[in-house]
Order: sequence, then structure tokens, then C-alpha cells
Amino acid sequence: MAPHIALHEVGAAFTPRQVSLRRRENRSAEFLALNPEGKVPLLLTEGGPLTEVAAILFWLARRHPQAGLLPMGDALAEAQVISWMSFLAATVHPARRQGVDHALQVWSLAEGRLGGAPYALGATCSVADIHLFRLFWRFKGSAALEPGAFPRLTAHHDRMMARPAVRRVLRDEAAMGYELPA
Ligand SMILES: N[C@@H](CCC(=O)N[C@@H](CS)C(=O)NCC(=O)O)C(=O)O
Repeated sequence: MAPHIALHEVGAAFTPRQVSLRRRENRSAEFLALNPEGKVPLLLTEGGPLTEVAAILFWLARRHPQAGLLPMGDALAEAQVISWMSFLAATVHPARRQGVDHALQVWSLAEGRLGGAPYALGATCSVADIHLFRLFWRFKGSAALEPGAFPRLTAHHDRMMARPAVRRVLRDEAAMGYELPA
């Protein structure tokens, strides 16, 4: 979902291909030839297949600078985007599999890290916000959160939900018969 949102955000021409994990299409010979790890997402670029949410988001933002989803020319700010996305991919995404209590602890770290700013990097939206949104959207939908829990992440989620690209992807993926992964 995160790369799908970013593709719309940057205005790239693309052809979506649904890969059903339930039907194990990610384990087909055709899919494994493109990603031997057998995981989604996978973006087929003109230069070859690209895997990992963080790399796909980074590449799309670099390829489409006019979208303003990466702080160009500021090496530290750019590294902060990578830092956020590495944290999300390596720590936040796998947390749910270790139980709700662990996931809540990890999300508390994300809540603290977000601070009072509207977006991960501060005032402007970057690809890190797309990554963050997708994971919190899923967590919020799967865990029975206490009312008022994670106020900053919830405000961030609501802010992201107002973006046309996000609304479009939620609608399109629901119409496709979205299968909730972990
Ligand atoms: N580190 C990868 C994780 C990708 C991942 O875990 N994808 C899951 C769906 S959320 C998947 O394809 N699982 C299928 C499988 O492992 O068989 C990323 O951030 O892209």
C-alpha cells in the first residue's frame, strides 16, 4: 500500500499488479524470479526489480523531485528520512508479530519520535510519512486501542487520510479486494 500511495503522490504512470499472499502467488516461479525472497512490495522499474518499502519510496521520491517528498540538498534531513524508514521497516513492522504489548511499546517510541510536529521531519510531508501512515493505519485497524491512545500518531494518521493519494489508494485497494497482511 505504501508504494501504491507514493506512486499516486508523485504522479508516476504505473500498472498495478495484485499479488495474493493467500493464494501464494508470491511463491510462484514467476514472482520468485523477480524477488527470490517472495515478498511484496515489488516495483518493476525500467532498470529492474526493486524491493523493500523504504527503497521503493526513496527511489520514487528521488525520481520525482517535483513531488517534494524528499528534502533535497540537505544531507542530514535526507538521512533522517532514511533513519525513520529504517526504524519503521526493521523495528515497527515486525513488532506486531511479537505480541500486542511489544507492539504498543514500539509504537510509543514512534509517538515520542514524532513529537509535536505534523510530519516525521517537521513541517513538510516526506515519504517517511507514507511509510509511517501505512503501518499505523494497519495497527490501528487491528489492535483495540484505548480511546486517546497515541494522540500524535492519530493526528498524523488523520492528516495523511486527508491526502487525495491516500484516499484514492484505500478506495482502489478495497475495490480490488485488499487482503490484510501482517
Ligand atoms: N522488509 C520488507 C518486508 C516485506 C514484507 O514483510 N512483506 C510481507 C507482507 S507485509 C510479505 O510479502 N509476506 C509474504 C511472505 O513472507 O511469504 C519491506 O519493508 O518491504
